[in-house]
Amino acid sequence: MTNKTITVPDIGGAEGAEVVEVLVAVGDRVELEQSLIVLESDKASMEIPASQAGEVVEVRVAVGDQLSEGDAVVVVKTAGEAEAPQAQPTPQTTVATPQQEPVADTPAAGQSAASARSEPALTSTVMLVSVPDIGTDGDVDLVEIAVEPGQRVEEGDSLVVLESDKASMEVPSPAAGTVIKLLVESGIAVREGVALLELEVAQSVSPTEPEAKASNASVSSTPPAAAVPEKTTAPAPAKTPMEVATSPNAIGDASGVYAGPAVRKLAREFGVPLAQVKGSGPRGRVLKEDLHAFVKNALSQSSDGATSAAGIPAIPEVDFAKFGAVDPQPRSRLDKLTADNMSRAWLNVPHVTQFDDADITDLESFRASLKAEAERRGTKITPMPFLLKACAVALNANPKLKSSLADGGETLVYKHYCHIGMAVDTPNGLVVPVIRDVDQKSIWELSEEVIALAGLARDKKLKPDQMQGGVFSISSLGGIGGRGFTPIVNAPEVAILGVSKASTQPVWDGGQFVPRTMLPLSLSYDHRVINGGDAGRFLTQLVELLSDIRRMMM
Ligand code: CAO
Repeated sequence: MTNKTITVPDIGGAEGAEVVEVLVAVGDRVELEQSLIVLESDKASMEIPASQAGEVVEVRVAVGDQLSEGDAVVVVKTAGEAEAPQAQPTPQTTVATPQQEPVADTPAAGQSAASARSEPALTSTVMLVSVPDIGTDGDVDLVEIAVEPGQRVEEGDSLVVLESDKASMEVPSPAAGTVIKLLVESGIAVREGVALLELEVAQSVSPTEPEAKASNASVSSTPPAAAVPEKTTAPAPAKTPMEVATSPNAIGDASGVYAGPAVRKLAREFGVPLAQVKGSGPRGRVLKEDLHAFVKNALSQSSDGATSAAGIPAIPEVDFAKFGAVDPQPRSRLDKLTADNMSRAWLNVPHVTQFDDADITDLESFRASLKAEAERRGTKITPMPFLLKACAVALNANPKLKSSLADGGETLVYKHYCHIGMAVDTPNGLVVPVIRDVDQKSIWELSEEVIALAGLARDKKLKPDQMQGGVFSISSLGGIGGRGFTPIVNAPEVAILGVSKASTQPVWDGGQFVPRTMLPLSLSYDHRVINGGDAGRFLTQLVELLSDIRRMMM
């Protein structure tokens, strides 16, 4: 048994390449050629393979270290195990100079070859851009095409991304120009010399120059896209969701995603669209852990029912920064919770929404008459307590509207209590405090409770039991505005009332139009439980109660 130190091999002269991932730990068994770390130079990312099989006894590097050829990576304990035939395997890493052949040149019509040679003129040259020397004689996968016909590219812009089992590499444009024609498609295997695309290059040259220029066209002097995500995304055409969905790449278009070959391979195996995975590595690089977390999250979502409508294609992530300045803000826990609840309800509950208007002219006159008394009591009275009371009366008369499904739909639970939730818009997000026993409380009591609970909600002081036990919800946007909306049922409740802004409308009284204060109402319900007749009876009664509040006492 001997200990052997594995060092950084020749990495194409790159000095100070950064360690962006360490793929092994002490105690791991590594095989010959197994990737140990991922290095990133300003030209490419590369995986450093083991030149010796054995057990890792020491890891000499950490993420962020800068390494050059000869620097120690790990120490392995060997038991006379095979070494690589070469002292140091060479990582397939850096992007080599692309080969291009001018396939046509177009001196001005009527120009003689001699004069074309002697006098510089503005010519349009079509270059054939081919797979450059990629350090291997074998095939590599063409995993991404970063351009499309008609697209203008600058010298060094990424044209395609190739991927071997050791490295991903971008083929930069040898010159500025316009892509005329793609000669390959994503997903095929290519090798050195395979023509990738035709590039039209306009330049002031003599006809002999293009060849010279072509052969001198150097590799990108800017970092490849894999090293600088901003650079990648900028020239790439904006992808519409449809384009992503129909991409020949079965798991979506991963162009612009900053990830190493091992992670890309794993993503393909999992069928994960890499563009949807948030990278936690340096400069947003997607790590294996990110991929695992993504898959774990997707699995837990489908098992808790949040995505019970499995198979719904995810909405692709968009790099909004491509279109202008952006300000990404982390969402509050409450916002994310609300989003989950909304998605769950939307996906599980077949919604129907029914609309009506209540004539609240008399209610508003009565409410106005209470203003002085409200001030004396140190409170104020809004339409909400009347809405709560009217709903309680209508719910008790139509108990199905306050029931809930149980036992996977086998049972309908009727409730003998009448606790109603009230959606409250707070700076922190949407919360729904529940007012208990609404049917047993006076308008004044309800008014005080609305104000108290809304205050607690805005101050983030609601206790969990103040948000539980509701049988029905009211979402009032009346103080804000709008003619109507379709609220989402707050499952396991089976119905919710949306209240929009009251306004004065001309109403026909049988002999003439009269101005009346009309309140738009929308009732959304779970059509598995509530049918149109149930909802119609409930809403009609609610409208009658609000139009003549004396009926609430009957
Ligand atoms: N039409 C016209 N005016 C209305 C109205 C309506 N439907 N409802 C309320 N108003 C008036 C009130 O009378 C009050 O006016 P005055 O100050 O002149 O009396 C003003 O609008 C503000 O009322 P309010 O909204 O503060 O009070 P409220 O009791 O009606 O509502 C509450 C309480 C907690 C629901 C409310 O503060 C709130 O948070 N609203 C937003 C709810 C929300 O975001 N819902 C969306 C849920 S997403 O599905």
